[in-house]
Amino acid sequence: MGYKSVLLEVSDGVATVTLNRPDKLNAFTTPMAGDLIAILKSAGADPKVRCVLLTGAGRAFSAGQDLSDPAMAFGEDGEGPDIGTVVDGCYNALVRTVRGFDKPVLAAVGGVAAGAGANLALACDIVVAGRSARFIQAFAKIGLLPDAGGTYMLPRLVGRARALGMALLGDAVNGEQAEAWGLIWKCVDDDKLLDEAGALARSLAAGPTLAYAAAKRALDASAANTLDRQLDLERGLQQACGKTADFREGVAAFTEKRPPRYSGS
Ligand code: T3D
Repeated sequence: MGYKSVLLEVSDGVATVTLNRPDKLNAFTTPMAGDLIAILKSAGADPKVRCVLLTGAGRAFSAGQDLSDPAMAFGEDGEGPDIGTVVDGCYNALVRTVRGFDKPVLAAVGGVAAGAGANLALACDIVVAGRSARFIQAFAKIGLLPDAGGTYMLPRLVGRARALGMALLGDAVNGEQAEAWGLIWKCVDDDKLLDEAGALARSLAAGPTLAYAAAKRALDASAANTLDRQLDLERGLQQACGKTADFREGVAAFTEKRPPRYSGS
């Protein structure tokens, strides 16, 4: 199936997914969000894909919800749109897809990541940003609160003080500041962004995929778990990892002093 507003290219085990409405800073319409969800689901089910790299075409990652989308229109009687339906169908579905993804998901953020665009990036497992990146919780500027998981992710990433500063003021946080705050993994020169993110993605695509899935699951569960429950969860997941071909290969490669060749099984 062909998609216009989201591009997909698969090579070396990496599905590169590019938000592609550069003239609108890759702002999301409802069909575009649907396309992205469909592409992510098919990448999730494709055994050739072992890592997803999400990025944006042009000078932005994404400016969030397209404010001119018909779904955002006020009725003739002046009644506001049913934003809950858009949030549910687009952003909640997207964030659930990304956070429930078994394979690593990287975001390469060049330029603006605003509103739901910022929070979609921050939902990814590893975020690499160019120096010109700007993470903007634009919601307050239009009378909304952060959605797309922002109120969940932000305090966990940067603490309440910075989360609230970002949410209430809507100021841009640039790539270097984002790295210094722990909002993202790494800030790199703009002209190296895709090379560096691509190299990371290829390395993850050649890694022990099932162990990555287990690590993601355990880390995501930790916020709601007691230490005891977390230790039990780790034991169960580690027990399963111990039975994988990749564990066997990892130990064999270590013993034979050679690089491992993980199959992702
Ligand atoms: O359903 C729901 O709505 C609830 C869910 C909400 C989730 C959200 O994401 S709410 C937040 C929505 N996003 C915003 O409020 C950001 C709006 N955009 C901006 O504030 C600015 O565009 C930026 C700070 C992101 C970038 O500024 P700048 O000066 O670099 O670029 P620009 O000139 O403003 O934008 C370039 C073009 O993109 C321009 O189009 P034009 O005039 O050249 O035809 C602009 O209108 C368009 N654009 C940018 N953001 C959006 C957009 N068009 C539609 N929707 C946008 N969000």
